[in-house]
Amino acid sequence: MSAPSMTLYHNTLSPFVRKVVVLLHETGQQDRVALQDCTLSPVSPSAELNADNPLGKIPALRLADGNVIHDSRVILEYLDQQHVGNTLIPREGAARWRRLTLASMADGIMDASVLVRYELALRAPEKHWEEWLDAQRDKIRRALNVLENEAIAELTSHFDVAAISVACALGYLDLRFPDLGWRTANPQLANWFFEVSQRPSMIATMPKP
Ligand SMILES: N[C@@H](CCC(=O)N[C@@H](CS)C(=O)NCC(=O)O)C(=O)O
Repeated sequence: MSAPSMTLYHNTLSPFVRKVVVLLHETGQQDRVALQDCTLSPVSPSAELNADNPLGKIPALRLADGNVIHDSRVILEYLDQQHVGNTLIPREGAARWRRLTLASMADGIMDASVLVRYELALRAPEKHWEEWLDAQRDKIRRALNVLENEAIAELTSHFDVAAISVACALGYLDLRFPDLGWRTANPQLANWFFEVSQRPSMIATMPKP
């Protein structure tokens, strides 16, 4: 086994980072990337990360040539082009746009969830903006509803960029909002998530609070 040639700004609690590490496992590339732990929030940024990603967000991936790429979508696309097995992001055709749209929906669930988490964890309770929080939760509910009612067969068909992204979004909901009760309204999604959670790539990337 050769030394890792790339370095990933990493935190096990980030669903966006988790997508990247799941893809590394699914494509047999985990030994090519060293994980550099990075703890941050919008109000306690990392100077080192900011030098590599001016947006101050993880994941960011330093390549073998020293260049840094971000965000998670770009990193997934890059890594999916670095292995010889089946691609996890269709390269062309209608399937590409559909699978990326499902992945984008999952990313949107993560975006809304991370924003809610920041508001609740980083701002004083008397300053919480309830209307805005409700609007973010509505985005999550609507997206879950579409995944449950319109996309479950597509998710079940193969564990690619769309499925990885949705699985990581659901894992983040469980981590941060265990009382949300998303399974009640989305039983098919719940069954599917139970199944894919048994995959070695998902087990290896369980968030460790
Ligand atoms: N669109 C980005 C979102 C990444 C993101 O929001 N990461 C969070 C951690 S889960 C972060 O770095 N937050 C720090 C900040 O917003 O300053 C991606 O897909 O990589």
